[in-house]
Amino acid sequence: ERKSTIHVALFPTSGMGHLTPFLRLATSLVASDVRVTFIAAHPTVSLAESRALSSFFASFPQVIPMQLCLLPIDESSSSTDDPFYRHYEVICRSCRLLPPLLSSISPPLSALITDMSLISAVLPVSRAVGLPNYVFFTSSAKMLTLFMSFHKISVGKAMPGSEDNEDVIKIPNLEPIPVSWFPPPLLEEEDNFLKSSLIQNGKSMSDADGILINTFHGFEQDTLRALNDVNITSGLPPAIAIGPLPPANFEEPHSHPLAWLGDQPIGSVVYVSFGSRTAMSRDQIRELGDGLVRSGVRFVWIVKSKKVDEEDTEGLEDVIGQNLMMATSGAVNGLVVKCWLNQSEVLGHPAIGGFLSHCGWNSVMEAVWHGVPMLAWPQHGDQMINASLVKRAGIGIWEESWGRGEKDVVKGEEIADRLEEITRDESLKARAARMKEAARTALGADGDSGRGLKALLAKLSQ
Ligand code: BUP
Repeated sequence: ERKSTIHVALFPTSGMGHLTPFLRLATSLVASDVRVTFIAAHPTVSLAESRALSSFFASFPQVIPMQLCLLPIDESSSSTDDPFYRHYEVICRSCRLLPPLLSSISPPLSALITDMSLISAVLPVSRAVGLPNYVFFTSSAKMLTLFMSFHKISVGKAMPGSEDNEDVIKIPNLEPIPVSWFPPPLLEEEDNFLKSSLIQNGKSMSDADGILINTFHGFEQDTLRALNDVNITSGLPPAIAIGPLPPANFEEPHSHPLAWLGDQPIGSVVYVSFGSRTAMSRDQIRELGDGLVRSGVRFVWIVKSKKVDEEDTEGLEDVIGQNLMMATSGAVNGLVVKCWLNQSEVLGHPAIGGFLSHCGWNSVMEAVWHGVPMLAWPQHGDQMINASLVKRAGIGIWEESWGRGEKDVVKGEEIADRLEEITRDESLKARAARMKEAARTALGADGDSGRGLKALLAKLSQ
């Protein structure tokens, strides 16, 4: 059989929430005999990213590593103090260094697959060197509908042709989206770097050759249909569902919590994590700890008090407090850790029966992949929209008032009640198990996502 001559370069932005699905996509492409060049911004913002890259390149020597060396980070002129966003700003500025890198790649590329947050910076470059440019959208299809429509609407007014409503944005032919679910930077009146990047990237999407999404028809059927219905979205590139991208072998096992999990009854433990870049307030961490202990539910809790892992140097006791440390140190009911662990591996452990999550999209897809019901507690960004999908699919519960206005710090009693609910509710478990089957079917050769990837490869080989 003839070897594929397709050669694609993948280019993610900063943060594990983007790097992880890009590495999984690279793994799927390699498995389909595609030659892959992986462009990584250097340096990375977190240790987790540089470790993941090293272990990926060690496992896949056939993948060509390429570094985009970033321009100096000028903290004084940066418009944000969030390290991930500061890094993102610099990656955008450094995209002008891409043309010589892209031209040096051999054999020549068939296409570039660019992160959804970098498309407006990269598209002029790929056009200049004559390369097809696909976007990889690392969030939900529903988020994509907002992303691509936002530049046509102004908050408070609906899009032309739809009814006015202050609290809901109506995107013609698609489900309305409450304004309160929008990523917060979009709601700021003043212009800011993030808002203008979201708007610019949303606009540029229409000029891409196609949009790959880490989702599947069984989870977002209506939205995916609408996105590909030419009558609704004329002029937009095809939106191709290729997910949920399965966890890959190079993602190293971390045995510490797994040993403890091995001693727990099947389906009895709730895994608690708010992702790689959300730091909770000290007060909220303590209430959450109180809720976990009160609930009597077994748990593995990943505690994070700083956004970037390298800065997260405080001891566990300083973060969660002495009382909680005492309550959890016997490890009768729970395990509290302050380190990176292989989340997907933990979610796949038979002892896990629930996931208290911020609903980063990768976390949602990983929970679906392993059939774990969720207690959704979105914090910012696309997480509210993702939580709404978890709720709609019936695989989790979402208490929408959490983290809003006067109820900013959610009390331990309330958290305990909800934790008990997800561990008791048999219908949630049954639906999560069915969704897991649907996810695995989607990825099979005859599944929607399997066919989506095949169709993409057929197009690239032309
Ligand atoms: Br924390 C943590 N181990 O300890 P999301 C995260 N992860 O494997 P985020 C670990 O990082 P964005 C840990 O499995 C997922 O693949 C986790 O991505 C993994 O959320 C990824 O869930 C985190 O999308 O990113 O980090 O908030 O803001 O881009 O959604």
